[in-house]
Amino acid sequence: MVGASEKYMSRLFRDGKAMFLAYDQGLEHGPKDFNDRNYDPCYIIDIALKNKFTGLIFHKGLAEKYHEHFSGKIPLIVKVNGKDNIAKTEPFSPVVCSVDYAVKLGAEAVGYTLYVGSPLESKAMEDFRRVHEEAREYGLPVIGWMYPRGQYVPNDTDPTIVAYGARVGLELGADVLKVKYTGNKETFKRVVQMAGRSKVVCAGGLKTDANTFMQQTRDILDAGACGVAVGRNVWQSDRPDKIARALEALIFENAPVSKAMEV
Ligand code: FBP
Repeated sequence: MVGASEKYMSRLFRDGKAMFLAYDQGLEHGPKDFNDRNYDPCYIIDIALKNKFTGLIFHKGLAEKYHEHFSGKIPLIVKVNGKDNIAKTEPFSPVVCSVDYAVKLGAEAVGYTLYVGSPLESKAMEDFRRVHEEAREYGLPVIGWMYPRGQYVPNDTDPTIVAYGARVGLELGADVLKVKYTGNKETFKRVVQMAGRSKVVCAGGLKTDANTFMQQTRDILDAGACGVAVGRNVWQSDRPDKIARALEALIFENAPVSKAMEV
């Protein structure tokens, strides 16, 4: 099959917009991200189900052990590569789940982090090629975490480098590109432009105050992104449902920030 199937794409996007809840941080960052509530995947699943998220991002271990709690209710996105944050080596994220196994787990899309510009990039590109072509056998959408990183990338949110990362994702066949925020709407427009027909979603980043996060989201949407793939700014909040409802208003109702914060 050439390209992702419409069946899966239409599950991941509502009216062409996406609101993904990312919960791969347990592997990527470790316990430092968690408090007494959000360490529990069931807490995250509950947030996803109560609100209008269009996909839930898990590594395979959580997918295996918790999928029964949301199966059929919200699309599962399996992150097929990952690494912990302990060894400070050159950026490279090995494949930890095959596409075949992700499909067995019920994945409706797969995610892969590509550290663009890393000295180990050629190895990653080969892994990405395999993941991409295996996903195509099932028509599964491929979401690329396009994260420039490593000794040749002094600033991973520099607009030029984020735009380059997005272009790499388009060139390599990712259907959706998850990128970091460049700091303003104007530079983010260039990122969306470089993404061509790949769709752009923005990561949330470190938890910040709700207004700042909503303004960031308004900006990326106005710049042409189709939504967010957010983690900490939702589930580290004391009021995750309020944050989720505000995101829904911005993403699906095109609300201004002031209105979104009232809902
Ligand atoms: P956040 O919204 O919490 O930033 O999550 C987005 C994300 O891409 C996660 O999917 C991933 O675990 C994490 O950020 C990776 O962050 P980094 O590699 O920049 O520390």
